[in-house]
Amino acid sequence: MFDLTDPLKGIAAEIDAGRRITPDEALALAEQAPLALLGLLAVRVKERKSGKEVYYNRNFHIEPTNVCVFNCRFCSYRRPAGSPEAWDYDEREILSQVEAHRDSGATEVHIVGGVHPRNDLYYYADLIRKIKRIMPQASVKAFTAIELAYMIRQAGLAPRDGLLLLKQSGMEAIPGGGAEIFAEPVRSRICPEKGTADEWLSMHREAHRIGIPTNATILYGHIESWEDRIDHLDRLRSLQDETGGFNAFIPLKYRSRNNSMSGIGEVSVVEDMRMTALARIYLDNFPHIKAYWPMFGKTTAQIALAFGADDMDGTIDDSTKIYSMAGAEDQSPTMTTAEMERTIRSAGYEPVERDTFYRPVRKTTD
Ligand code: V47
Repeated sequence: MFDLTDPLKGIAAEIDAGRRITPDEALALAEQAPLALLGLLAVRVKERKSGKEVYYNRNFHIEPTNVCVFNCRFCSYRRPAGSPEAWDYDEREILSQVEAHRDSGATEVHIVGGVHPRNDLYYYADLIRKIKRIMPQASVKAFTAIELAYMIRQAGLAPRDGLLLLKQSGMEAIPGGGAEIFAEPVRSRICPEKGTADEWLSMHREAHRIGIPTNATILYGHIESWEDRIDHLDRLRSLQDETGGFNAFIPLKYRSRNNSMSGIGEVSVVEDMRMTALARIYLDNFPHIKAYWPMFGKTTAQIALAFGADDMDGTIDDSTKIYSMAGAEDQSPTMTTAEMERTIRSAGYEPVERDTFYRPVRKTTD
């Protein structure tokens, strides 16, 4: 069907037979494989894992603050304390956002924001307890490894003890943010103040050891190379071999509006699909690959389902600003469950509403 070189034919046959590929093979695929072949191979891997199903959930985000002690060059969202565009919701305001979703059918509250200089581990543990009191039926998926490392260090605790405290307070999962690019020469240019790759990986390892599932991300499409992307995937695959604690991998495309790297521009949708497919193929031990529509836009997220993604994330209900502030298509990101299901069906897949742990949710009305 394709006019391929012998090495590419060999790699495609390996993937087709369900075997793992090496970093060099991944690089050959990334640089040389026709886009359509990447799609076919990624879908083959996806359908071995999740058949014709594509998942979504009913969720909303809480972004308690955009004040952050770090100043990542790609971030369009962070503001210094005291800036007119900074927000810093107090507990009452956050809990009223939760109250507003109490009867929405949401099964997940995703909390992520700036690394705040003042709010500490005990504040957040208490906040999670209060959120769970309002919405006991929803799972709290909260804080990037970078936020966790900061708040736990400020409290003078070991990572494991800090995570145990949050788990006891109701934190049931950890999102994948803060991973950016692990390769140090790039990481130190795009987010020099942020915790290291090892800090990110060891926080996720600790979480997995105490039974907290997590996600992982990559921020791609800026100054990194394919070698850097594959190195990133390789470190995640190794940790997953060790712990099995990751649920989903989310390729996050660098969106270029209103940040100090804006001059770089953005990569093409073709590049997005190559990245999505390669992630699906390389991360053979990750159950799910997410097409995160508030970042990709709805159309590109739908196309990503033909390149191995099997999860569209959630309904969101206009509750996240990270991507709209960076120039994403949806300035008030919201999808009804009906729209979500139509989008998945028209891509040829069977929509399944899931909870945070990928258990199917009993059907209710929209
Ligand atoms: O770590 C910030 C990224 C992440 C930009 O686990 C940017 O289910 C692109 O991790 N262009 C936070 N990306 C969001 C995140 C996430 C999102 C959805 C689902 C899950 C999950 C996790 O957002 C940051 C950073 O990599 N980010 N600015 C930007 N300009």
